Amino acid sequence: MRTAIVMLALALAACGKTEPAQSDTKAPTSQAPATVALPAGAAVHFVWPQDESTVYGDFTAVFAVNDMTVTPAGEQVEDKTRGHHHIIVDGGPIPAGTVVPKDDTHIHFGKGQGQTKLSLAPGKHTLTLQFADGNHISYGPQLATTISVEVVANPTPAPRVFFVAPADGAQVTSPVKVQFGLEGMTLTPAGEKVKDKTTGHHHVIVDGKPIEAGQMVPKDERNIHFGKAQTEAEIPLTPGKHTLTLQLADGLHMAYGPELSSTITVDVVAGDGAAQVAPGSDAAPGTAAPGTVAPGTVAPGTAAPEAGHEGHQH
Ligand SMILES: [Cu+2]
Repeated sequence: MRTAIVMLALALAACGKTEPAQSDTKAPTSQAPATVALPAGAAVHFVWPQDESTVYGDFTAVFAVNDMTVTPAGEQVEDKTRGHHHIIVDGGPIPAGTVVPKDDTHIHFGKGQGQTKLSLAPGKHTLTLQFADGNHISYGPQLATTISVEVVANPTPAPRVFFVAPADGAQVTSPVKVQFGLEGMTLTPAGEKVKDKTTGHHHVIVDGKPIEAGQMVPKDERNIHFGKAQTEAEIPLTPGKHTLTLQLADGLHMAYGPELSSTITVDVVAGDGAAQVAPGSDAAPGTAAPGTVAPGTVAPGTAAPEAGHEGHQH
């Protein structure tokens, strides 16, 4: 029995060796349909990572097309201004008019996706983005692009970002002292090692959401960059509940997505130093923050429902 299996394997291996020559001779180049006229600006590109980036084995690739419409496979197949993306790992573009194969190294995004998670073995790899129509027929090299990436082994445990302080749900005073934690990635100032996707810097998003992978982190009073690779900061916040989202982004400020973010809620109370002041006592000079309401009106931990009129809740 075992011998039979070995013989079969050998026979298959022998077949496999002769196959490329055969398939070359019967390649359907002669019956390729007339070349589709594509819009002049039609092009595909990887948004993230960029050519010659370094990435961990598990990474997210983000891609896009210009002057064509992304449509799920099987829909509007005759419309040659539409199609969907494919990624070919360690292979080149698919000739125009040829169906894109479907296997481990030819990945179809037939739902119209613009990003994917990839898992690659360490070493150098190429990624070719290939656009094809609703029947998976390639638009050829004009709608393809190839980048190379250097894949390094995944760290253990997996990368993560987190707030060292404050704790989720903490009652805090403004300016809120925050400390950032990072594991499995290297903290690097913005603008440095921009193609090394194992590095990055922190951002805090106030009352917002994590930023999708490959998107630029906005820069304004609610999207604070720590481009000097800071690990802590003081953030002024108005009284009430706020969310703080810590978001890691690469040296180009392009986010690593929700997976490398962490969100906490803090409850900002007025009256710095109130903890040191007995409720009802006079304000101790120097302990109260300038301009705040008299300490003692909202003792820590005893916030009465009526405190809502100060804007705590709604
Ligand atoms: Cu940034």
